[in-house]
Amino acid sequence: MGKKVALITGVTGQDGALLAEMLLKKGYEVHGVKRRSSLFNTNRVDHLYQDPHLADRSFVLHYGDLTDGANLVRILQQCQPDEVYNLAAMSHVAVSFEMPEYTADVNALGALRILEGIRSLGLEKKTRFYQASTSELFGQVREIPQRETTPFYPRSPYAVSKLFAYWITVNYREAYGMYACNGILFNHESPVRGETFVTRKITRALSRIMLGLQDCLYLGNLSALRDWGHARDYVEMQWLMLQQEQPEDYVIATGVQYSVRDFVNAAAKALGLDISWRGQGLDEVGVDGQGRTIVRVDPRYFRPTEVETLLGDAGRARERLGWTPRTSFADMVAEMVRCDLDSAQRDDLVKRSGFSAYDHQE
Ligand code: NDP
Ligand code: GDR
Repeated sequence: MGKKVALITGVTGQDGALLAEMLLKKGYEVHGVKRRSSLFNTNRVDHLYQDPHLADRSFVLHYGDLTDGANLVRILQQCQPDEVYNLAAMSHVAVSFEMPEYTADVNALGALRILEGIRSLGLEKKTRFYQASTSELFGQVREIPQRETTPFYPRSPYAVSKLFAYWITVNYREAYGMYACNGILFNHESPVRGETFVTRKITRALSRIMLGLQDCLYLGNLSALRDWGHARDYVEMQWLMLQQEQPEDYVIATGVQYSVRDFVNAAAKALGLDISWRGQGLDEVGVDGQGRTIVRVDPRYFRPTEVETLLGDAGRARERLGWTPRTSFADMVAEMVRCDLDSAQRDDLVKRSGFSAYDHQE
């Protein structure tokens, strides 16, 4: 039997890169969809790159975009995948309030374009489809903890767009007998998490503050509660979901909840920084051992409608797939901090050597 073929949309993102790495180790031929950009946007997968002149490549990138249906059909036709992982998305909840129409086009219609592409090419019995669904579907939570049967109440254009993608996946499964499923994943992080999501923003900023490259970290809602896991553990589940006899939707979560403030404390602890909290509301600040204010609240990071609390119950994944998360919260934070401290040290060296005036704050 030849190699299994997987197509990953969003291969240049956090999950796409980790999943591609994992599938290549399992012996897959991996095809990825990347967007054309004026700058290189492939740094998360550069270590997987193979010279296009090689006869027998196992990692191939295709230019494409989820807003371009004809392009997606052509890619599907070219690579005839056994498995499609639809991870591409405008994935930032706050940004979705600024770009609601684009978010819907990419996240909602993008999923439909792929499903319809699979069907129109007659691949619906061959190709298995994974949809990157999200705990944001639960939004204003109706049940604690949230599981597969918890009613949805999306609270952002992002979440509403993902609601369409969730249901169109279920519909193609029921209407055409496709092997299509939703992974309802709670927040998952890693050293390659996008820099504007709150965890990476915190580990990156505190590392830079420690080295004097930045003065202060500005955050929004410090009390938001999330169920944070490690992305490496979660991409394994994405693959497992496509290896079953019957397609099913699964919640993937750790079952443990922390606030954004807790995350700051954990990152500070991993760096050996002392942090104490003073004041309340907009005036709340985080102060270091030398009395310097290193964390402040900035209302520009508040969202028009917020998801205050999320906590998942991954019981179905545990019972049917034998899945449990491997990485603890403390180990995940420590790993992220180590990587960000390392890159801050390199920036510091460059700055002190006078090569660059690189000094921007996120
Ligand atoms: P990232 O933001 O890191 O990656 C998103 C990917 O989608 C990038 O490769 C990006 O390309 C690509 N992309 C964006 N717009 C388009 C488009 N129009 N056409 C083609 N590709 C596009 O997300 P994550 O890896 O964190 O998440 C993966 C998926 O899982 C997303 O769908 C996200 O919504 C969902 N999800 C994520 C969770 C998490 O905690 N990480 C939890 C639950 C769901 P480029 O690199 O060029 O920007
Ligand atoms: P989220 O992740 O919205 O849960 O979506 P994010 O890290 O952006 O926010 C988590 C919580 O932290 C609060 N917060 C801040 N968030 C950001 N980005 N920046 C800040 O400065 C800040 N201060 C406080 C937020 O208000 C929120 O409550 C992520 C994405 O990966 C989605 O694609 C995915 O579907 C969900 O996780 C599950």
